[in-house]
Amino acid sequence: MGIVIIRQDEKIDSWKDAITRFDPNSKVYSYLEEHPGDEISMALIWKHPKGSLAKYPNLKCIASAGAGVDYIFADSTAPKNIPITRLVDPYLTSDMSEHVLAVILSELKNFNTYKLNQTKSYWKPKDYRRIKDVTVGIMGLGELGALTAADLTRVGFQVQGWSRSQKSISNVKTFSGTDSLSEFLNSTEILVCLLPLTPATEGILNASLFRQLPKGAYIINVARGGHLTDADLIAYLDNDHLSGACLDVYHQEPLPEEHPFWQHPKILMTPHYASVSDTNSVIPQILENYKRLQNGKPLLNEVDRKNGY
Ligand code: NDP
Ligand code: OXD
Repeated sequence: MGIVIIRQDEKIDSWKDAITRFDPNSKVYSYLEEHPGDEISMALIWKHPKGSLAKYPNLKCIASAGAGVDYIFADSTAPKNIPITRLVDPYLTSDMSEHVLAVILSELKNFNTYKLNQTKSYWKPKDYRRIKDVTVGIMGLGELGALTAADLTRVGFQVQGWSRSQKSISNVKTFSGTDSLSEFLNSTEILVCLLPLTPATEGILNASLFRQLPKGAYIINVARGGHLTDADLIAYLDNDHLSGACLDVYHQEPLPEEHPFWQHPKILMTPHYASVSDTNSVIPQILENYKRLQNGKPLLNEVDRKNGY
């Protein structure tokens, strides 16, 4: 039994060190080093190179080192008959809620406009909005969306949310299913996307959706770039139906420098860093699953392959 870590960023060694710190006896390898492929039972991955999972004949579990798993389903060579797990973690959840709150406040109090004006030495007061007067709509009321919704109600926002199955969250108006999407959108002034990327949600942030939002609505996409139809966003910002957008995720990451989002005055960009797995917090659940795997027990946070999330 062994764990292989597969990721293409600079964090591979820090994940390996963290696992060794929590369990000095674990056999954990970076996929870049010499390692016994047939002894690997768990692959702990984040945006792995496509095809790399097929090299482990005795793999028993694919563990995502993040909350999202869309990139695993996007690899047609990934084994299809073993469990996929994802991370559910209090910091991953609360960091997202804090990020969304920061973005909303910065927009309501016009910090985005003032930063732009400052680059031109341009003095121009602009009316601000009060929290109590603003309705935030959250698409996706799972681990991240539900806490974000609850936190925003505590701050004083009017909050509503939309999900596949009906939810009940204190002080949050909830909608479910495609039939109720229009009603949800019609009264949403700030739209936060916290959906998983699946065939059902791909491209959902498009012209037809934007049209159903009130004029002046603001878009926050912290889920996946694949949710957004980029050209439709630009069209609806340019025709002034939308007042602006804050994006953390993109079709291609890093976003190529020629992409029009970079220079768009109504788009605020962050580099897919709204909420990041904290190794000290998440390694215990990964090692617990590794132990469960060895003992044939049900795994924590297993993904429903049929739903794709
Ligand atoms: P969950 O799986 O816990 O929640 C997903 C929510 O979306 C659920 O409420 C689900 O409904 C709803 N949903 C799924 N499909 C549909 C659909 N077709 N129509 C309506 N609602 C739907 O996910 P998390 O909250 O943990 O994470 C959400 C996403 O956030 C991740 O998949 C990832 O892409 C992104 N993310 C981004 C980060 C960043 O830094 N930018 C960090 C972490 C995550 P139901 O409850 O009925 O199943
Ligand atoms: C995640 C992410 O899914 O960081 O955890 O996007």
